[in-house]
Amino acid sequence: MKQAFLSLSLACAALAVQAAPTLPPMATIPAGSFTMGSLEPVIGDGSHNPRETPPHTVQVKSFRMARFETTVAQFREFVAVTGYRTEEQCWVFARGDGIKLADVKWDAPSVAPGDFHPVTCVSQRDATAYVDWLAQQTGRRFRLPSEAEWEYAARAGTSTKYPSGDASDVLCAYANMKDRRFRDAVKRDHGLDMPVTDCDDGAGYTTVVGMYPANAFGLYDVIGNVAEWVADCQHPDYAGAPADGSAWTRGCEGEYFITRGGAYSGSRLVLRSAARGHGGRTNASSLGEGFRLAEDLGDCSGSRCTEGDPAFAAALAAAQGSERARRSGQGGAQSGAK
Ligand SMILES: [Ca+2]
Repeated sequence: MKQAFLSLSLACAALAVQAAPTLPPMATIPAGSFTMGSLEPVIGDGSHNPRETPPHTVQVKSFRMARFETTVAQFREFVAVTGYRTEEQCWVFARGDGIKLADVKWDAPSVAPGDFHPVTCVSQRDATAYVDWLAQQTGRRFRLPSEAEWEYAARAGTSTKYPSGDASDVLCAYANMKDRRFRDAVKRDHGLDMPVTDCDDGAGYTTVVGMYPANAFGLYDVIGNVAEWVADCQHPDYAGAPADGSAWTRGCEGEYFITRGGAYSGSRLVLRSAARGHGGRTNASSLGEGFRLAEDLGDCSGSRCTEGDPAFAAALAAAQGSERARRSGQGGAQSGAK
């Protein structure tokens, strides 16, 4: 009897371990101030949006930001445990119309081709539900970043157009963007003919997170791959925006929320550090929006708060290795999300 009880206890302990949500590696972002918004002149080619003005100084407290965009596998843990119902439909590329709302969810193979691709086809509501669950499960203060925190962390001390500098002709070395791979993929799969930046980043749709160099704060894919939901809702411009790094959630324009960083389908213009995207609160899109965790420092300390689960790092390294091998073995041909 005692033996059976012990076995049951061990089994329950194992289940408890299995049920613990994955903790990803987090970068500690130092406190500081920066100029948020665009300093570029309006030159009429769409590279400067009035919504990115006026440039203003923001003081940001130290916080943590996930080094990687939230992955399909991380989001799957949440849905499996809670039974959470995500949006039932998602915007996808479509032959003829360009895009359409379809019965596609976040876990469809076409938009979730691998565990370590960023989750997409998730709305701001879905993203918020995930971070709230993770915070509740772990006792840590996980949340979505504010828009100011996002731009501060993405710039990582730079005031250039992109985190990598001002040059757009080298962006393919730093981001999964709307490049020749994307053009070929949407032509092949959807019959669409889209203008792209004439470079090759190795990926047609979303790709495994962390395939390109990190910015100076150790964050990967801050531009490209998927655009990232933040906590802020939409306003016409930055007039009246908080100057303390907090999220701006009052006086919203409708039910719209902000995305940042541009996606695999984003032109070089929307990959700029100042560029702002948006979507309805329940709008899910594979075109595509995902998200990245932020966290208040709180009383969490030690390497576990920054390094995350060793199993996550090991499995991600393996996925990245497979992706590198696939790219080199197939001349970089991409079989990612559609
Ligand atoms: Ca690409």
